[in-house]
Amino acid sequence: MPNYENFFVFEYWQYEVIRHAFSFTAAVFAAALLYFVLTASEATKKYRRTFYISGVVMVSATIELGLLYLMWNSSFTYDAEQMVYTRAEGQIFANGYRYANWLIDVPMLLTQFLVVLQFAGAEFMKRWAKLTIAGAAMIILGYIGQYYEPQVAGFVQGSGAGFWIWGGLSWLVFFYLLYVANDSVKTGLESLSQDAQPWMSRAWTLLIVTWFIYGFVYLVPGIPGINQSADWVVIRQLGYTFSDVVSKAVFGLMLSQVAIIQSRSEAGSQRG
Ligand code: RET
Repeated sequence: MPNYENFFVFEYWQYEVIRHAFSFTAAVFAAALLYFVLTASEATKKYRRTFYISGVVMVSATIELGLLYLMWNSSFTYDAEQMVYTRAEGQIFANGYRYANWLIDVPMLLTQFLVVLQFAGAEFMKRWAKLTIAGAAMIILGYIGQYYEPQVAGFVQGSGAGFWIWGGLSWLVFFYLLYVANDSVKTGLESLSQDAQPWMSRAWTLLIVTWFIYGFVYLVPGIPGINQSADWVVIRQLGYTFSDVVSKAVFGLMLSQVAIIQSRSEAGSQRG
């Protein structure tokens, strides 16, 4: 079933805010891509991979948000008489691109996380396998669950149980992922220099906050009382926007900061 966004009539401002959120996010990622490319040389070779991974994340996210922008534009038409946006006949807006993008970016971000935490060899592979498999499973389960949005929101007949079952499984896997990531932070943090540690801790806090937001915005169509309101579609899309910018670009900036500080302190200790 189509995402629940398709079942609303949007006031002019609601539609525009969402449209602008998409173009803003795509622009942020394109700009951040340039920044990561230009600043990669500030870190030593050992840490440069984090900039390259951020670059890959930025490219995939710029494409994703660009596609969402185009799809949002074509899925609704302006009714000048009523001054509202209604769905264009035969057109559908889908959040599916987000999930497809996460399937690339979540493993990338988790890899980046382990690289900066200085894991290598067998220890890296062990943690990487757990995090990547959990990350991919979390997204695929959520992807299946979101097809039940119209039922759970009460826009079409049928059981919305799938929304809760697949979404619930995804939440469980998410908690497992956080457990493994938390253990990796605890172990890896000690190997970083005193100056780099606070940046790593900030990156970890940002990850927790923004990843939880993704989980919460998934739930919006299932919450009675708010799930029939177009305002909540705006809030949901702004929630995605905030989490996208922070979890990809700002998170990447924090890790590049760790990489630069760490490069300098290692160069210093070699000299001394
Ligand atoms: C889903 C389904 C419902 C339960 C949970 C979810 C979590 C999604 C997350 C997505 C993170 C995406 C990132 C993208 C960056 O590019 C799948 C919505 C917990 C955590 C970090």
